[in-house]
Amino acid sequence: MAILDEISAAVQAGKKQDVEVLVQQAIDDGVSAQDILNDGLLAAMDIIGPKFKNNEIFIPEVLIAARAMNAGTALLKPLLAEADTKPLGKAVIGTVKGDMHDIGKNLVRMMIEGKGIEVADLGVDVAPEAFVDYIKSNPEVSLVCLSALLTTTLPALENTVKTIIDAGLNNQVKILVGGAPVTQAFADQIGADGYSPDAGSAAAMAAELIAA
Ligand code: B1M
Repeated sequence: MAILDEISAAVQAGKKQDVEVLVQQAIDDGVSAQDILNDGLLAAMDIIGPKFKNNEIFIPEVLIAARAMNAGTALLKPLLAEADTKPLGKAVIGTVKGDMHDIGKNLVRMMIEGKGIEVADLGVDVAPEAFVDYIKSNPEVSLVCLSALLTTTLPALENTVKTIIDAGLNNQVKILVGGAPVTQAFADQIGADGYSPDAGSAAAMAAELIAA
């Protein structure tokens, strides 16, 4: 669909305002939020990724594209949220220490919120102790969602899970992990309660873990 290609091109070019206009236009034209997300916004990231890897583009371009992508997903947020959901519980999310990637984490947060779960977002580069402090001071929180995008931050993911368990907080919270280098086997190995490969399944898993 032409408009989805235009959205992808605008994200790749980092044209935030164009992305907002085009996404709104696609919504108004009746294109589904899922198609706009998958075939417009995320399609752009599939092109950006290899270019970044091959040094055809550099961090500033990727950052500008990421900002444009986030502006587009923000417009989709209310549409991706499921109607008629009542609050299921409270969760906290963050990208682990040393890791600045937040596009996937933001999508996961949005999809979980769409399940009617309230999500506090601690942002990126979050130290294990910050998760522990947050959980301790918010006893109603029963799910922690951890995102890691770099193979080099997998140890930080493991350390965060360990720090939460060592603080005795695994009685209060379940731990859900994900991100491109994370696997089910790794999640099992580090003692996480759940793993999901993408935002949609993360939302379903979050609801399951909160209800358990
Ligand atoms: Co970075 N980066 N990056 N980067 N970057 C990757 C991840 C990389 C694969 C690129 C590459 O080389 N091909 C590579 C990692 C290689 C590896 O470790 N194996 C890489 C690298 C090396 C780096 C730097 C080290 C580069 C450098 O400085 N030399 C550096 C590290 C900085 C740091 O974090 N300390 C770096 C920096 C950056 C930018 C800052 C420029 C920018 C981030 C901007 C931002 O996020 N605001 C950036 C970006 C944008 C990327 C790529 C191009 C896109 C990532 C993305 O947003 N994907 C990426 C290449 C790629 O993935 N194609 C790359 C779209 C997003 C929707 O997918 O995040 O995978 P993703 O999230 C998915 C799932 O993983 C899952 O659901 C999401 C939606 O379906 N998921 C979860 C994520 N979290 C989850 C949590 C869950 C469950 C599921 O439960 C809680």
